[in-house]
Amino acid sequence: MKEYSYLHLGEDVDPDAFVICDYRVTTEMKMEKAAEAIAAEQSTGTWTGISTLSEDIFEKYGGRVLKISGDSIRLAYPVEDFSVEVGAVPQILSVIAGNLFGLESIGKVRVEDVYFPKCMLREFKGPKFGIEGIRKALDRPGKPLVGTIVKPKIGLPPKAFADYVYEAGKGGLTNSKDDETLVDQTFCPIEDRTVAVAEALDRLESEGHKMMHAINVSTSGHKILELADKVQSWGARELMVDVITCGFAAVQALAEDPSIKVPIHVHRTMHGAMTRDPLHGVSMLPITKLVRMCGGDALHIGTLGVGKMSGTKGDHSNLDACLDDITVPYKTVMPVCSGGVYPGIVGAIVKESGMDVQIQAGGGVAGHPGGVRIGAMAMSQAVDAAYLGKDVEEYAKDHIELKQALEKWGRK
Ligand code: CAP
Ligand code: MG
Repeated sequence: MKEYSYLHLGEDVDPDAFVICDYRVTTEMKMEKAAEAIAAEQSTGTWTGISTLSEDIFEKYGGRVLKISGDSIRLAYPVEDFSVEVGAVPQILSVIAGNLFGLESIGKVRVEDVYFPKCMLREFKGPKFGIEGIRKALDRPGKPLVGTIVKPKIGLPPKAFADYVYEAGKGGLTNSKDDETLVDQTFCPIEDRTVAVAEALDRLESEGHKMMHAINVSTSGHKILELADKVQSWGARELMVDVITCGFAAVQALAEDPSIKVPIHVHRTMHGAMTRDPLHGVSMLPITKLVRMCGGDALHIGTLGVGKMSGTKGDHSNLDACLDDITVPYKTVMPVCSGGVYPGIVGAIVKESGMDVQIQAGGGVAGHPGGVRIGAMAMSQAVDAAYLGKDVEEYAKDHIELKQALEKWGRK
């Protein structure tokens, strides 16, 4: 039985002919052995030598271990291993992030990053709107967008829900959204909610304020396009989809559906099951790159190490992957910073993110002692302070709503 070596250490490959993946591997094995086990399992091999693997097949389609440095491994998969037109992201993930996690012999593996060749990137359309399109729809050319998540995340009936959105808009917010667990429960049927919210947004617009609300259309694959179509016909100005629970294919289907004419806000609930363990799973960066390829217009990337959700301060890799207009042929993605956000933290986030960001707060608006409209005003004022480069406490001296928020939650 011919044994093949997947080691090509020190070699370069044509970046236009390979998908290159960086992995972090924690193992008792020799790293070369672990690297070969991953390369084999994810390309032409299995746990033992096989009589049916010819030299020709191995040379053409075998994975290549290019570099091993400490606990990092760089693998190159020939572009012919992928079936982009038909298999799309589901098949890409089965190669770069498939069985390898289950290889008992290896221990822990994390997919840290992935680089796609131009020929594959061209097969995806990317966002329809992106930052520019969203800003244009909101008539908000330069400032960070500022939003809320309607809280409680479940339980409000349509009228109260829409009143929350109206109050948030009167407080100056540019965006609001359904929470990730709200879709079409009996206490808030999606049609009634969408119609009521659309009326609230129309009323705000007639009063001179443009605002978007993302209706959550996360559902099963065979229903999501029909639901999105209906929600749009009921007046939704933005759709929301939970990419991990619905799948990248759902994001791509919504984004490439010619009848969908509104931006797609991509939530990432359940991502923590993959992204939080620094030694095992999938880092957020490949997820961010794939969401952009599939056409998400806005994507949660956490609060850059500043809020309640996990994240590393100073890690701008996801932000950069949303804004990168050099290496990928797509519109940019609006980075969404959310999770444990309140007015006193906005300045610290904007310092990390820059102005191309959508900062949103659920508890940080609904928890304001003055109620939703005042809470929204405090968030809007905090964003204004950050935009003007002013210290939030200084700015609060002339803005009572912000001052009250700082008294309740402090500042970062
Ligand atoms: C924020 C949120 C969002 C988080 C998700 C929540 O609410 O609605 O789902 O932003 O985290 O349910 O926690 P709060 P991430 O503002 O009240 O925290 O954005 O990291 O995916
Ligand atoms: Mg939520």
